[in-house]
Amino acid sequence: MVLDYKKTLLLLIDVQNDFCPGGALAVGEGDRVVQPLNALSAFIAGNGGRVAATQDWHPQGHVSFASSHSGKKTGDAVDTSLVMGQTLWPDHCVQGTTGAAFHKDLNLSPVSMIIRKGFRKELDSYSAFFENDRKTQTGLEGWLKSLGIETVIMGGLATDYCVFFSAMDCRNLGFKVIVANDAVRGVGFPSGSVESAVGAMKSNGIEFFASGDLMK
Ligand code: VGL
Ligand code: ZN
Repeated sequence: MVLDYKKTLLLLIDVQNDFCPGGALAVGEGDRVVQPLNALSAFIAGNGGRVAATQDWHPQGHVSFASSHSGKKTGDAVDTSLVMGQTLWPDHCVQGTTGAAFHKDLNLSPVSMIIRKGFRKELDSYSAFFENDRKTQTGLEGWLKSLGIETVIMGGLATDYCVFFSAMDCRNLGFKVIVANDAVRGVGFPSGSVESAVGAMKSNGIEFFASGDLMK
C-alpha cells in the first residue's frame, strides 16, 4: 500500500483486559486483535510512523455504569446531565484495575502517546477525539495536526463503539482513515450494531483493509 508512513499514525483502540475474553465487558474474540496490531505497530513505527493507544479509564461510580443508576440495567439508555441516550454498561475499565490494563501481549514499546478517556465521572467517551457530549476534545486532534499526520490506521475494540466513533470523528476532522478489518472485533449490541457501524463508516469514506495488505 502506498502510504507516506511519516505522516501516518496507527491508533490502537482500547485493547484492554475488560474487553477481552473473561473481562467485564468481553467482546467476542477480543484478544484476537493483539497479534495483527503488534505486527502493524512494528511495521508502522519501523517505517517512521507513529503509534498511539487509547485506554478506557473510568472512575468508580462512572455515569456509564448501570450500577450507578438505580433501577437500570446493562443495555438501558439514560439521559444524563451532559448526554442524551447514554448506553449503560457493566462496571468496566475502572482506573488502576487489572481490567483497565492493556492486554499483556500488546506491545506498548512503539506507543508514544496514550490517550485515556472517560475519566470524568459524569461524562463517557467512546471516541478518541471527542467525549460523548460531542464537544469536549481529548487533545488527540491537536497532537496529530502538530505532527503533520494525514492518515490514521485504526484497530482494536470495539468495532461498533469506540472504533466506530473514533473513525467517524477522525474522518470528519479531515484525516484519511483506514480500519484494519482483521484487527477489530465488535460488541454486537444491539443486534446488527456491527453491520450498521461498518456500513456507516464505509459510506463516510473510511477504508477497510486487511493488516497484511497494509504492510505490503
Ligand atoms: C467501549 C463500551 C463502553 C469500547 C468502551 O471500547 O468500545 N464500549 N466503553
Ligand atoms: Zn467504557
